[in-house]
Amino acid sequence: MEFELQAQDPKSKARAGVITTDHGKIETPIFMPVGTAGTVKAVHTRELKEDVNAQIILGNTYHLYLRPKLDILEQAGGLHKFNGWDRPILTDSGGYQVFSLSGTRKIKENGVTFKSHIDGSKHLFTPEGVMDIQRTIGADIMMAFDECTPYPCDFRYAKDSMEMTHRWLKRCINRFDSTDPKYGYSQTLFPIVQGSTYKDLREASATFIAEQNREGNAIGGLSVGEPAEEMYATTDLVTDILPKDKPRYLMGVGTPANILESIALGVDMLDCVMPTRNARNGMLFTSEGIINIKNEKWKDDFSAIDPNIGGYVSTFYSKAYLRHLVVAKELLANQIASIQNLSFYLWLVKEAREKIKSGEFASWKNVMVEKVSRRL
Ligand code: PRF
Repeated sequence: MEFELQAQDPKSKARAGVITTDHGKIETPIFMPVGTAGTVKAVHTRELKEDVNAQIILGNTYHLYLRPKLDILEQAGGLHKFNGWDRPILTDSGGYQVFSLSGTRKIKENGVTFKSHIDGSKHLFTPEGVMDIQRTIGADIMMAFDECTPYPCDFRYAKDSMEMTHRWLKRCINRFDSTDPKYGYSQTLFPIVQGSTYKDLREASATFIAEQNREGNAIGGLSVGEPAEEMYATTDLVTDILPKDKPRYLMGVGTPANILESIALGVDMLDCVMPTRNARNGMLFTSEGIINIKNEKWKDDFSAIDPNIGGYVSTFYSKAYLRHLVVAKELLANQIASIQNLSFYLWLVKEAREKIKSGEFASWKNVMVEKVSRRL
């Protein structure tokens, strides 16, 4: 993997760059749609490429390991072959999903034992095991095994957890560096900064992560319930320490406003379930603001869903039609709403990238944050 920094905004820490992988290029800043179980929910691979313009998608170690399981992924020749997505894939390590999804779980130095949310069966994730699983899935970008601390979290717990995450990282790196990719293209490993909202812990973690000298770095443990101001302050502090010549990935963030503010703080990659999950609940993100499409007020609004952002779904279907589909619980509603929301997120980061390149990002961002946050 390579990263080329192309432009820096004069009035903020925002950057534009290009990541090159064996599955193609990713123009940053980028939003990565979440495809937990090997599918971005309700969106075809072809639509993801041609309508949404997604450049990279996420998969989850936890989910794919439990279902369809590794033997099937290996027989398929990896996740790219299995789901037909031939652009880059990033997999999360399971370090987060084990904590948020599985029932009983026990964290020990060796790893985490947990019960499957599907059938209650018992499993063990270790740093080494999670590297092997991501080799088998065949992600272009693999994530280190970490513990994402909850919020709030007392200092002692946050410190012990961060130190364990660092020891786990060393084990991930040893395993990663002593094994080969399975499918003939290269893979890379991103470490994850933790440390809750404690300034000294975040400084220590970011310094440790930077010292590992990997090809990219991630910031975890944020957007877990802390006030937005704390999330931004922590991100700001961490991006001051992480190397400038490598991409930075802020995990699990966020609203359109969060995305723009994080980009302003020097973040290059983001992912979140929000655009797809909220789509399935009738919440639409558009270039004019947020729409609750179930609301009566849209029942006779025959204007296009979002004429400004281009793309087939956003310009072809009307708000009134989509509202009808949602109210009637038609399956097509989920598809149209998911594509709209993802198209909007990808449009937003593309605009951000253009503004960074033309040196106008900071002032544009302030106007856009207002616009994309308002409820119509
Ligand atoms: N760690 C991992 N995945 C994550 C997170 C984390 O801290 C977060 C936090 N927002 C989302 N996804 N491995």
